[in-house]
Parts: sequence; C-alpha cells; structure tokens
Amino acid sequence: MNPTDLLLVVDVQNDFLPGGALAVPHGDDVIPVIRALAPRFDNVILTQDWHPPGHVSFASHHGLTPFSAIELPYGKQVLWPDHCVQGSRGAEFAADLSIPHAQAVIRKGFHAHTDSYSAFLEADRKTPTGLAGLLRERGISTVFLCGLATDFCVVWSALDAKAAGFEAIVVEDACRAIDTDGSLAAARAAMQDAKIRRILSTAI
Ligand code: VGL
Ligand code: ZN
Repeated sequence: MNPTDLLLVVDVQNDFLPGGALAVPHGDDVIPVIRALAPRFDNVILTQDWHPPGHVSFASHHGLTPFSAIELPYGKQVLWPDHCVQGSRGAEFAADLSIPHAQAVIRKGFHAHTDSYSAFLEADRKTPTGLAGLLRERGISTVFLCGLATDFCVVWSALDAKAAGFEAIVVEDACRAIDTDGSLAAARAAMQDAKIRRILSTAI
C-alpha cells in the first residue's frame, strides 16, 4: 500500500471478544478480516484500551449498573463492566490477531478520571495521546480504521483523525459494534456528517 497510508487496528482485545468482560457481538469476526488486511499495509498501529483498576468508566466504581450513563465534568459517560484492566488477560490482544509488523501500540484510557474512546484525544477533548504527532512525523496522510467497537472507539478515532487533518476511512466489514441505546445509528450519522468514507475490505 501507499507509504502515506496507515491501518489503525482499534482495541482487538480479549475483553471485547466473545466470553470477554465487555464482549462485542461477533467481535471475533473481525480477526480473519484484519489478518488478511494488515499485511497489505506498510504502516500498522494497534490501539489498546488500558484502564487502571477502579477506572471512572467502570459502573462498579459508581455502584451503578453497566450500560447506564452519568454526567462527568467532561460530559456524558456510558458506564461499562470492568474491562481491559492494565496487565490483565482481558486487556491482551486477541491471541490470533498476529500482526508482527505493527509498528506501535497506543494505549488509552489510563488516566483514572478520564476515559478515552478515541486513539487521538481523551474524553476531556483536551488531552492528546500523541498519535497525531506520531502520524505527522511519519508522513501519514490517510488512516484506515478497523476493530472494536464501531460505535465507540472506532468512530471517535475516525472523527478525531479527520479533525486532526488526516483522511479517515472506516473498513466496515473489519469492525463490529456494541450498539447500546442507539449508539450505532448515532455513529453512522456522525461519520456521514463528517464525510468519513466507509468501505469494505474487498475495495482495498
Ligand atoms: C470501548 C467501551 C469502553 C471500545 C472501550 O473499544 O469501543 N468501548 N471502552
Ligand atoms: Zn474502555
């Protein structure tokens, strides 16, 4: 592929797969698609959801039910089952993901009081992860996104990639959604508004 293209593989971690703490329906279906796609990119970066125990996005931290929502200083926060705890097996990449040539791993959500769906900017919408700078220094212009989950970490990362000046293209058949409380429809509308292209892996 073009040396200015990057494949961003979002959160393909055990906790988002069947049997995991925050299992995305059919989340494991993305693995063969991504395995076929990744070797075609010179540049691949993985993201890893990476929360400390007791993270502010965990329902258990608030004594509330998972998939409810609260207002935090930075806005609405959906509350999740405890997931992707730093160093846990659930936080590890899917064993059969196998992308040996991936060049970097961007961990996110490691600040106790702030979530980060986006690989670029935390949920306070101020704190950068450093990914935009990394991509700029490396001369990347187009970010292809795949992984989990379409309606949270993939869409937020795509919107922020676009806002940071990169072309953002979501590879739809290489993503799966959580779809809670209308989140998938909202994600699709947001991508359309932001003119983020959605393609199938067969078109690459
Ligand atoms: C994600 C919910 C909570 C994701 C991460 O990877 O989409 N969703 N943490
Ligand atoms: Zn998370």
